[in-house]
Amino acid sequence: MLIIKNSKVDDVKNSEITSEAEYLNRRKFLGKSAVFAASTLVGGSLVLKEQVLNAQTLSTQSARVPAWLGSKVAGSRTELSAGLADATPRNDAEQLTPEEYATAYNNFYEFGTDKEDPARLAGKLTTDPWSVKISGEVAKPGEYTLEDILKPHDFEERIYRLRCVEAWSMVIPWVGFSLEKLLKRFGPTGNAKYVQFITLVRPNEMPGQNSLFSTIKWPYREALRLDEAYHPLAMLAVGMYGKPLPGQNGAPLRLIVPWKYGFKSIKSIVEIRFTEKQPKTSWQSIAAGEYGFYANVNPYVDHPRWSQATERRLPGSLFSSNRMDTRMFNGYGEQVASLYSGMDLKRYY
Ligand SMILES: Nc1nc2c(c(=O)[nH]1)N[C@H]1C(S)=C(S)[C@@H](COP(=O)(O)O)O[C@H]1N2
Ligand SMILES: [Mo]
Repeated sequence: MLIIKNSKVDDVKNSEITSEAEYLNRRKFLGKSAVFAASTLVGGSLVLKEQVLNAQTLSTQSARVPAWLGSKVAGSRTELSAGLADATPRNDAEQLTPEEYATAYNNFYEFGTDKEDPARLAGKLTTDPWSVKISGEVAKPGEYTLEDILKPHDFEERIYRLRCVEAWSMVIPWVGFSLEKLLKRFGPTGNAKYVQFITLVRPNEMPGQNSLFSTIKWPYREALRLDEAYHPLAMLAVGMYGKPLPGQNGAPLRLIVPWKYGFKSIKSIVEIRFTEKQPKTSWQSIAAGEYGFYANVNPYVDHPRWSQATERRLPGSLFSSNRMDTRMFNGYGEQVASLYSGMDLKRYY
């Protein structure tokens, strides 16, 4: 059950109304003048819908993944790969986000623009059978079954912060494996400089893709520079909290890039394409001035419409919004800063 609390926005920084979903709903706003008018009264009478989830009454729907995958996820090593231990949040302020929250408060616009839409609707998603097309600048292109993709890899649990560009964050124990190891299996050619990821299009199971109001051009697309993709922190996740990923979190296979804003961590991947030129991402197509290709978490470069200096670590309570300072590269600077040396991160946001 969701308890919806409506509170007045007293502070633009505190607002999730200036969010990614606003773009997807823009035509809806324009069509409903009352809502549109309200959304422009920043700092005044704007109403922020905040969800307080009741952990006891929520149930997690695991996606219907094959049994072999379920047991492989359950048997994953909890030990971290060498060099990853420092990336794990271990202090008291950084406890794991309760599973019931991380699986109920989601951005997955294929299922709708409200935070609770994915958990409500993603149970419909058929994830078995599943296949992933490998294409572009690569020696071994082809259509691979999920089993082909996953079989050679040992799974491990990695606890990462997830920082959404909307200025909320969580701490989630993912189960998965190194992205680099997967990509190298297919033999990227010397021309491959970028890797693009593409989400499933299946409007009969993903109602958000049917929405007349949607401004997103499906499929959802993301991409990384190949050296970013080869960084040991970048992973493909197949599970969380020791179980297969629920549909709302991107079953059966998603990307996790913990030093970048959450929108880079694309869900339910059906194609991985190696390219010479930098691919355009979905969010660049929607608003290039607000969402860049790099999207590294950066408290010193504000979003044009709100500050990125702080974040709300979810779940907050009725007594505290749990606001904390945002860290450069989401706290993973020691590991990843060298990828960007010499780059002007204000320009390459
Ligand atoms: N295909 C797809 N992937 C997506 C999204 C989406 O709408 N569609 N939303 C992104 C955004 S904005 C965030 S913050 C994270 C949220 O991941 P979570 O729901 O597992 O916390 O997923 C990202 N991956
Ligand atoms: Mo996000």
